[in-house]
Amino acid sequence: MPREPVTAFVSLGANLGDALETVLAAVQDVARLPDTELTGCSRFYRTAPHEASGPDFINAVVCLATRLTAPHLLQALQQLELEAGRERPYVNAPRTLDLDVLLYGESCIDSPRLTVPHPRMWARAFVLYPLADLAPERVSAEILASMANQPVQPLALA
Ligand code: PH2
Ligand code: MG
Ligand code: MG
Repeated sequence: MPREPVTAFVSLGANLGDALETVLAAVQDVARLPDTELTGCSRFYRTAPHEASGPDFINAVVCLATRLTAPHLLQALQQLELEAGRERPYVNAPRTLDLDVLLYGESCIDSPRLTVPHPRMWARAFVLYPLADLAPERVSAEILASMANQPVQPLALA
């Protein structure tokens, strides 16, 4: 277990069932993970499926201070996906809940189960817009502008 908490960013996405309800509940569930504190949550976005099929997604990003190792964080997130009814019939299939580790401190991880930074995050508006809400210094205005062809719409939640 890391001695000091590590700052990790995790993306949340859903496009099956009541996606908004699922993502809202998932934020609470992630906040309750052991040895982990939720330190930030982005706006929620309605986003068109990107290289995927099915209904629009709800997407968000959370920031954590966690003492879980990266593999343990991944395992805990995958357990929450399972509890939300996640099935994996094919790549990028519609899903009740997807929780991805985007960044884990400054770590670069390339293992069979986990690649960090997330290998496709810099090409995905549905990740970068919410990440920019939390950590604008990590996402340049230029890269956001280059994603104008990927529609994302922030939700006004009461
Ligand atoms: N996730 C994917 C593939 N495509 N598109 C949107 N809009 N949102 C997602 O969360 C998403 C996607 C693979 O994880
Ligand atoms: Mg994903
Ligand atoms: Mg995933």
